Amino acid sequence: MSLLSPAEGWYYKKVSKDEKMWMLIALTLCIMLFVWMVLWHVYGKQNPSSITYKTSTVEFAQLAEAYTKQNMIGVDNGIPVVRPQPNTDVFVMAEMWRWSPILVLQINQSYKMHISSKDVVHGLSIQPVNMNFQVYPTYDYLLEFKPTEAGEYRIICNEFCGIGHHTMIGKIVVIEKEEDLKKYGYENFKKAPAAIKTTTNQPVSEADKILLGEQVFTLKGCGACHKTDGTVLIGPSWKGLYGKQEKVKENGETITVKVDDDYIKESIQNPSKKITAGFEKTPMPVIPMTDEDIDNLIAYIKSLKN
Ligand code: HEC
Ligand SMILES: [Cu+2]
Repeated sequence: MSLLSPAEGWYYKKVSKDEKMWMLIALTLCIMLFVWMVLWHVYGKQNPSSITYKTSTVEFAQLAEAYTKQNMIGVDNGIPVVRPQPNTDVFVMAEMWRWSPILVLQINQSYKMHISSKDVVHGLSIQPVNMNFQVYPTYDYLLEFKPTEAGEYRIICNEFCGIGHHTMIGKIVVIEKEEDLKKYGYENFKKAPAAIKTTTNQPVSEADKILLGEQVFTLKGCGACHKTDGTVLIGPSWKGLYGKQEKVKENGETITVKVDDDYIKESIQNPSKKITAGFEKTPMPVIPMTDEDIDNLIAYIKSLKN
């Protein structure tokens, strides 16, 4: 009846009792939730701290690496293992494609975990408790928490970050007593190879160089792409690499080179110059390293004979 105007005040009708009741219920719920939200912030036991610090990818990587080097007690599957003191700052770095280090924590103790990314955005998802945080490069996110249940927790990356994304699985181990370390094969973990030197100016023995080289491998995350047991991951395996005739592509041409100190050095400092045949798809990233690191790495690679 659009031609006729509706009667004046047609819309005005007393609200029925039922309707009033529903509105009241809804309003009460809204207010309750709102109050709850505020109270939860105060009384919730493990709220995210929402504290962030500005950092840079390089700065955080250096910080995390130095922290890991100083505190590591061993290596699990190529990833350093750290057992932090309660109430101290702990640094965990996400990078393509690993979480480093693995943490061994004591139940019912508090920790201050700093997390950041060395490269792209990753997602820190702690399973099976289902805590999720985004990990941004250049942001140092502080997560203060107290594990209340012993066991093994996995850190899964829940932000697609490239070809190795699915292999990006980290670990947090929460123990109640020393014996629990056995479950994870960590019972003999104590001293870091960092303790070997480097306080004196004495020349480092070849054996120590190998250990230090292995440490560089672990700390710099080469293991995310290179295995040392012959398996091919994203990059070639290092087993029997030294002295091998390697087919590489240089300027589009395939040539054969002998793997020696110079080739390894170049592969690290300028990875895109000679690309190992069969590995053209994923470029190797440039990872800043000192000459000493490279030296030790070469000793380590040399030790990985067939
Ligand atoms: C993101 C994956 C990735 C990481 C991390 C990585 N590499 Fe690589 N690496 C590759 C790929 C892919 C190749 C083969 C393509 C090429 O030569 O650039 C390669 C090749 C190499 C080679 C030449 C091997 C050969 O058989 O010719 C050396 C040496 C090497 N990497 C050293 C290192 C060192 C040392 C580190 C750690 C500081 C490291 N890589 C970290 C992916 C990676
Ligand atoms: Cu990812």
